[in-house]
Amino acid sequence: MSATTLSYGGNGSNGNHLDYLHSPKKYKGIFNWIFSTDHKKIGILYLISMLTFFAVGVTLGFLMRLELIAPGKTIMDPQTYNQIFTLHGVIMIFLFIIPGLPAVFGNFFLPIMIGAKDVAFPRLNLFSWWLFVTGGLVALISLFLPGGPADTGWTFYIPYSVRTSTNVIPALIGAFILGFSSILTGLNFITTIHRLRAPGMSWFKMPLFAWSLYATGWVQILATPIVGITLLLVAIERWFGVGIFDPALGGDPILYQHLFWIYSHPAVYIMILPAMGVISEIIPVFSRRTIFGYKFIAFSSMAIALFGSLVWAHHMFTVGMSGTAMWLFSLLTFLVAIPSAIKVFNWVATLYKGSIELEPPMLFALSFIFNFTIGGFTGLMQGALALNIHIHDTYFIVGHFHYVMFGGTGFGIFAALHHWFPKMFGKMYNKKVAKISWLFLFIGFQLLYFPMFVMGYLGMPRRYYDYLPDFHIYHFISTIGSWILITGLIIMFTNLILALKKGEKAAANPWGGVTLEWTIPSPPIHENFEKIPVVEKEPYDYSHYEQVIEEAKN
Ligand code: HEM
Ligand SMILES: [Cu+2]
Repeated sequence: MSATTLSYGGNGSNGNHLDYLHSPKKYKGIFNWIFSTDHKKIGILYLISMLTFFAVGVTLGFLMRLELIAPGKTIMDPQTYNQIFTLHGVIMIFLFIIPGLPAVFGNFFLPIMIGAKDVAFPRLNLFSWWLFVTGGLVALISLFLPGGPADTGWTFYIPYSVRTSTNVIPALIGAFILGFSSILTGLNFITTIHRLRAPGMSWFKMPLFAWSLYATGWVQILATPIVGITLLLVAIERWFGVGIFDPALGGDPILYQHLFWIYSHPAVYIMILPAMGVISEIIPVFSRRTIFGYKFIAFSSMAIALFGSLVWAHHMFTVGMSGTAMWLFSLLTFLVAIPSAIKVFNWVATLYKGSIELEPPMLFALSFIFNFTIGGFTGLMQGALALNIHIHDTYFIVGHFHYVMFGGTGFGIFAALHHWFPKMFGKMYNKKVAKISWLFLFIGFQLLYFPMFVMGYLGMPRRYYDYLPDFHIYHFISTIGSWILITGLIIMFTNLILALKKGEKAAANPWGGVTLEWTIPSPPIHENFEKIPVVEKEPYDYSHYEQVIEEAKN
């Protein structure tokens, strides 16, 4: 019995080692951070940079919503509007939602949760962060170049993206560099999981967050190179006019769409799988129950990664594919719903008869389930061929993907932030304020995005600057929703930032979790463990629940 290494109580430190924020440093000041190869510091570097990009993205979204509060011109001209929504999409997708969970929380917690000292390639890890920042800055440079940012939409569809005089190339190159960052992170995580699990940590003792990162890693490695090359080809097309995609030169624009979506559909699983992993961590902790159907949840991550890679052309039902191709892609799309539904069923079954505590992480996790269910069902609606023709390129689509990406992954990121904040920084935030911010976020979110399903169904096209008076009421509600949502964001981040300075000292195990990260001090020491733990228990074993809770209190 390795009871010595598996303690869940106190703040966990025996005082021999300094925590990672204070351990001896090679460099001083900011260099201590940007040259650090400690996975925890890199996770925090990602957190800071990702949230900075997120703030820019939110501001752009806020401006768009303001423009759309009434028909006709409100605050900007149509060209600016097109550029703003492109930049908004590029930032939110490539700089916030895709890297969000793996790069921030995966980096910080994957090694800890599997009982390792760091990731397999710490320097590559730091390099990935450098690529991330460089890619982001390259994409943002277009703001300051004559011609302004791209106005193509985040999908860069051909032929418009070779014709427009805006700065498409920086955005493409930025996305290309970001792709490398994503691939290297995936590679690092897969290797870490294969090679660095602590003794006793068999595959089926691995926490579900680790499983989700494993599945994500494979998608990152296999799908990302395709979009990298595709975007590079568009740049080459713009520079040299080779005629790969441009129909005027004998190229095939539909080929572009296939290549783009072969990555970008699986990319939605890069976004959602880690969030599902986070939810699988939080639900058992706040239900005080072992997770229902552990293996089903683990395998469904792999199944989603696999099937999810086969459904890309459901974004192209209206381009004129053969009937056979269409029904096949529709069928496959429906198949992905099965492993997704398995997860939702298992979470709900875990909640059932659990002793539920509505702490802030749990509130975010439950709203993830709510939003993701709506997002998933509307996805199925779009997967149905006949319905797709009606709602294609309308606000229905905008509603759908915001429900999954923001309502799902975004809330997953907020859930993770509240769940692991005390562990990462050793401070506790004000829980009451956190709950108030959650309420604003949840209500604001529904008001902002739900009307989009209705107006889309009624025929409001997406990516339009102006609209008929019939749609005014929906846009109006949506814009009000955006204000409530942003208020929630401001309260939430203010609360967390204040906690860094003024928060109470956090215990090692403030929530009563039973995975490995709760056995070490808050914040963790430099190499995570004084002695590499020997793992004997299942990751969500609450059979010794009384003991865990008792210890967590001390
Ligand atoms: C897992 C998280 C998901 C994310 C992040 C996501 C994201 C997106 C995004 C960004 C778009 C719009 C793409 C564009 O700009 O043109 C989209 C469209 C679509 N999604 Fe999802 N999605 C998810 C899940 C699903 C699911 C589970 C299904 C079906 C089972 C689905 C079916 C579709 C379809 C068919 C479209 C195309 C609609 C059209 O343009 O006609 N999605 N999704
Ligand atoms: Cu898709």
